Amino acid sequence: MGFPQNFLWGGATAANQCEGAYNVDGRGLSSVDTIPFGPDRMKVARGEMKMLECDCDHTYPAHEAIDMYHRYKEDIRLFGEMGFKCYRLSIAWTRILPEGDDDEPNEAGLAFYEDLFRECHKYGIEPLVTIDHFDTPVALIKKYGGWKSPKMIDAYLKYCRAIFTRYKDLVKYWITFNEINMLLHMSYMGAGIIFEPGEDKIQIKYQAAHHELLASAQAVKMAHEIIPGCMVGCMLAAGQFYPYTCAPEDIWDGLDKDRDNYFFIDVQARGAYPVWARKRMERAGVAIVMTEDDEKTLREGTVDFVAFSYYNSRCTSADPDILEKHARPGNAVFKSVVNPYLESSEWGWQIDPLGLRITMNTLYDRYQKPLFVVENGLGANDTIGEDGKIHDPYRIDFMRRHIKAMDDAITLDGIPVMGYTAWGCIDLVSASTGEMKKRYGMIYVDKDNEGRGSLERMKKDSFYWYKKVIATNGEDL
Ligand code: BGP
Repeated sequence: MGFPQNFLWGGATAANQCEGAYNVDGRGLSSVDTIPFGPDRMKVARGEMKMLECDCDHTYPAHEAIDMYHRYKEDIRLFGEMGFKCYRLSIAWTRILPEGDDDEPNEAGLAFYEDLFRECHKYGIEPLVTIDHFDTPVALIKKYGGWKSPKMIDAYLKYCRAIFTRYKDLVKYWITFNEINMLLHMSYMGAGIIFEPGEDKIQIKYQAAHHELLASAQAVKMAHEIIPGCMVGCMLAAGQFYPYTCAPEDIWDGLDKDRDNYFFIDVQARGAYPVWARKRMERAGVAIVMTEDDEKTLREGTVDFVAFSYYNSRCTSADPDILEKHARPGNAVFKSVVNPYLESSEWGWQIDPLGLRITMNTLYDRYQKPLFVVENGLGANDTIGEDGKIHDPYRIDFMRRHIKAMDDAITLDGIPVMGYTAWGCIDLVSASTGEMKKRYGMIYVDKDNEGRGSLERMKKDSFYWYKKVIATNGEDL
């Protein structure tokens, strides 16, 4: 059996992590442009430190990134050479609507992506577009406080209308929000939210989540109306929580944390708030402003497929001593403990290919919708060898084992999967650290953490390996 004939093999990027040219051709400033490199990065990303202008003492990785804005033809040619059937990218909202809700879209921005999509089709590559990948217009953050406000919904829908109308003949696959559950963990990066002292963070996060869920549901409906036959998905930062021990308290803790994650997808895939979430909010004193119309909107805007990123599983315990003693090192977004059965990457991300199969089974059992693995990969510090080439057997090993696990989920468990787009198929800026040296690519980009380098592109060993995998539709791993 193996992979279906029309399986969408490819790679994935996000505008702010690769395009650069942040103030070119009328583009407005976006939240991610104001998240600096260095020790303040996480504080700003979480919304605990305000930074709405670019201050000259900081460097901002998104400003130049890998300058794909000017080099996309070369990059897409390389994707074509690898045999990509699909390229997942995001549109920068502020290239289309520089102020976030302008009445007239910016023609230069629209033309840029039109050209890029045409370039993809030249090589038989189907674009998969993330509408909002960590990308809130700064003008709307100033005006409304980001997704704290329901006014964001109309702005987002104005942006959706502009891109659906312009690209209706070029783009068939869409995702409404990247890793929507990140709103709870990196509120500024995910939703343009900055917390003022004394504000009730939980209340604000869930109200903002409600606004994004409404926006997503209406976008699904609008896309179906404007682009008949298109498919629109939600997107989750996935990874099953394992209990640290078989103590029932640990099992419950894992289930509870998993549910927190699935909250968004439960609504987007099933069209209503799950009862446990209502109860939990009630207990936490969260009261969401919601109308009967809202419930109808959510019901009518369910997604066609469930997309997700998978980097690792997570491990948790109800015992505070274990949580502290075995805490995962680094600035982990999800509070978790080190799983003693797994090895770790240089950045402390644990490697668990079987966890992908486990996560896929849980997602399919829960939603019964086709899945799409839209991010997976290994961040590693690649170096150029004495022969002038980049040998990355560790990346090949990581991908091989994960693709095998996905194959098992398809072949042995019967799960329908639309495709696999490897994260950061070309080296780009890391979202969590802002580094260049945390590389995921099969194409190397000559640039270091200090911003030095020619930006020249080079093929790594994994480039040739992935090309063979695609050519044999996953038979030859
Ligand atoms: C996901 C994001 C991506 C990407 C990836 C890898 O959370 O959707 O934007 O960056 O993680 O994370 P990092 O770049 O922090 O290694």
